[in-house]
Amino acid sequence: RIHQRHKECRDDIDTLSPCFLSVYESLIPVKEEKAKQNELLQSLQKSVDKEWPNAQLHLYGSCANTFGFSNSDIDICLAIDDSNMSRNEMLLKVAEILQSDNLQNVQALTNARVPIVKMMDPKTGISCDICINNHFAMANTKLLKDYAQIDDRLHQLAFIVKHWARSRAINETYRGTLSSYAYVLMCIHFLQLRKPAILPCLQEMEATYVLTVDDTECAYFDQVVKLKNFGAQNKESITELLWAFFHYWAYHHDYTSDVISVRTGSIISKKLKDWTRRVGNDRHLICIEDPFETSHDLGRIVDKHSIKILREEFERAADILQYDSNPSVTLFKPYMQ
Ligand code: 3AT
Ligand code: MG
Repeated sequence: RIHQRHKECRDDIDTLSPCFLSVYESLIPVKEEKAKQNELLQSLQKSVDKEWPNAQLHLYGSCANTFGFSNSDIDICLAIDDSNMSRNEMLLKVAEILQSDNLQNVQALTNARVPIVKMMDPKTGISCDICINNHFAMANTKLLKDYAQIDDRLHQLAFIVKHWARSRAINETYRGTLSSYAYVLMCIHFLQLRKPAILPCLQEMEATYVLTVDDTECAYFDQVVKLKNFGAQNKESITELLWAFFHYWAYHHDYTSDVISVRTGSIISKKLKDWTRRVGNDRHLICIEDPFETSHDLGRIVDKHSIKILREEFERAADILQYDSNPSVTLFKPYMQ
């Protein structure tokens, strides 16, 4: 394969947009699915009410941030204030309650980085993970959802990127590649940096939403209906953006010194974050700052081996968008292991 930096994309790039948009549309969940999820949420809420009448269940992650595909698992957070019990005791209690209410494959994973109870609802067939008091996740779910309402091109780009990452088996954090959440942040950041910008930087604007988690303030401008026309000056099509996104990660991103930061809407330096060397298992080979937990690098799980795979996939994708005669098919060709 020829690896080249291209300044300009192919002439026929815009003729490819209808194909990519139909891929995008095929990934959007149908309305009935949302209804099924809410039905399940309500029935779980009833189960939990018996033990904790003041506890609230909330959807978070892709089923709540609008970046979810159809048939994806759902993520639920139990918000609870019970000082008599440790988190693990609560998780075990949740597992016990759900088991007695006939949910299937109930499993408490108390040793995971984010401890959860996993289970499957036999009525709807939906699998779900329940965590406890994960307030940062609630805040970042809302942030992503709010960004999605500003310009449709974010939703389109992120769905296509997530679908590509899944097809190519590089959306697997347990194997050192990136989470869906990280890919969506990469898309938001990329659109913040287009000229003219397609997305604003909500955290640099007047804060109309504030949630304090531990000692950290999660604050940003959330009146996004007022920003509906923000990106209108920029006329780039979805395929031009896709082309530029992959070119950026294949050929232009400076992996040795740059951190992408949705919080600031700019590139910041690894030196500034002290992310220049390996500390424990965190290697910082690709750096994506979490918008609220700013000491978190979402790329910290990427290792020497998986960074190579990721960069080869970015190059493959960039080359397909540049040369392939049928890119909306070739891009998503499953990776054979
Ligand atoms: P899928 O459609 O399920 O792939 P998702 O957005 O639901 O995408 P996950 O299930 O991996 O992604 O994660 C669920 C949510 O948890 C998404 C985000 O709000 C939060 N989250 C995930 N990873 C992190 C992280 N490293 N730091 C902080 N929050 C995270
Ligand atoms: Mg999820």
